[in-house]
Amino acid sequence: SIITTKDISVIGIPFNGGQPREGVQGGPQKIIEHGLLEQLDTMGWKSTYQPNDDVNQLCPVSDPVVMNLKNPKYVSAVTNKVAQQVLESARSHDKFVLTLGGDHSIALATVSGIFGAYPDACLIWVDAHADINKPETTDSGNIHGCPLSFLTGISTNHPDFQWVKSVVKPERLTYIGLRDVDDGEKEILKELGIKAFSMHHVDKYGIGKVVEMALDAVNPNRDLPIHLSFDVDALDPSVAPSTGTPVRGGLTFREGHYICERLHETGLLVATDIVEVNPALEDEESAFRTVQVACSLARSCLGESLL
Ligand code: 5AB
Ligand code: MN
Ligand code: MN
Ligand code: MN
Repeated sequence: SIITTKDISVIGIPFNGGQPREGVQGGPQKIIEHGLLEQLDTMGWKSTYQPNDDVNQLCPVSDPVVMNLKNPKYVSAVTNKVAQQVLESARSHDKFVLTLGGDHSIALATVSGIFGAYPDACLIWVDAHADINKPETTDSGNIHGCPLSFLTGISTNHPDFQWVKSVVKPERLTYIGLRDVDDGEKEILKELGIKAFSMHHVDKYGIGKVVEMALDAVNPNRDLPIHLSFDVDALDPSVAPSTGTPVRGGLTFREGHYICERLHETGLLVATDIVEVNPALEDEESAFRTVQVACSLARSCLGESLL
C-alpha cells in the first residue's frame, strides 16, 4: 500500500457557498455526530479531526457575480485556505486524508492539496454530474458545478481563481455514475478525451467491470496514487435522499460501496472526499439515512471487511 500506517487526517469543510441551498454546511458535523471517528477507531485507524468551523468567517461583505460565477470571492477564499491544510496533511505520504463536505466546490481545495502532495495521482469522480462547467458554460453560476474546469486547466481566466493550478491531466481523470451532464460539459468531455462511465455503462457492464475500466483508463499499471471524490448524489435518491441536486436512476447502495471497497483493495487510495450531504433536506429519516451512508462509504474506503 502507498499509506503504510493506520493514521488518518479527517478534515471537515462545512461550506455551502458553491450552491444556493442552506444546510450542506451542516454535513460534516452530522457525520461526526453519527460516530464516524469512533467507527474508524474500532477499525484501528488513529484519526485527527480538523472541523474548520470558522470557514464562514471568510464570507466577504460584498461578493457580486464575476464572469457568471456566484460567490466567487467566498468560494475562492475558503478553498484556497483549506487547500493548504489538505496539502499539509498529505505531504508526508504517511496518512490517509478524508475530507467531509460541504458542497462539491470544496474539491478545489481537496484536489489542489492532494495533487500538490501526489503530483502523479489520478482522480476518480463519482457523481451524477460532471462538475466541469467553465464560467462561460455554466447556466446556474453555482461553482459546485465547475471545480474540474479549473483543476484541469481549461478555465484560466477567472480573476478569483488564479491561484488554482491545473494539476489534473485529462488522462488522469475519470467518472463513474454520470446521468445529468450539461451540453457544454459533454463537449468539454469529448474535446479533452476524458473517459467517463455513466449509469448506462453501469447497467451494461456491471459495476465490477466499470471500476476496472475506470482504473484501466487512469491507472493502467495500477501504480499511481488514487484520489476518490464521491458526491453522494451519485447514489440513487432512495439511498441518499438528503442532497441538493438529486437525480433519479443512480447507483445502488452496494454499487456505491463496491467502488470504495475495490479502490481500497488496490492499496493505492490516498484520499477520499465525501460531499453534498445536506441533512437539512427531506425529512429526518432521510437525513439520517444519508449521513449513515456517508459513514459507511468512508469505512469502505478504509478497508471495512465484510467477512
Ligand atoms: B454537484 C449543473 N450541472 O452546473 C450545474 O452536485 C449541476 O457537485 C451541478 O455535482 C451539480 O449547475 C454539482 C446543472
Ligand atoms: Mn458533484
Ligand atoms: Mn452531483
Ligand atoms: Mn449536488
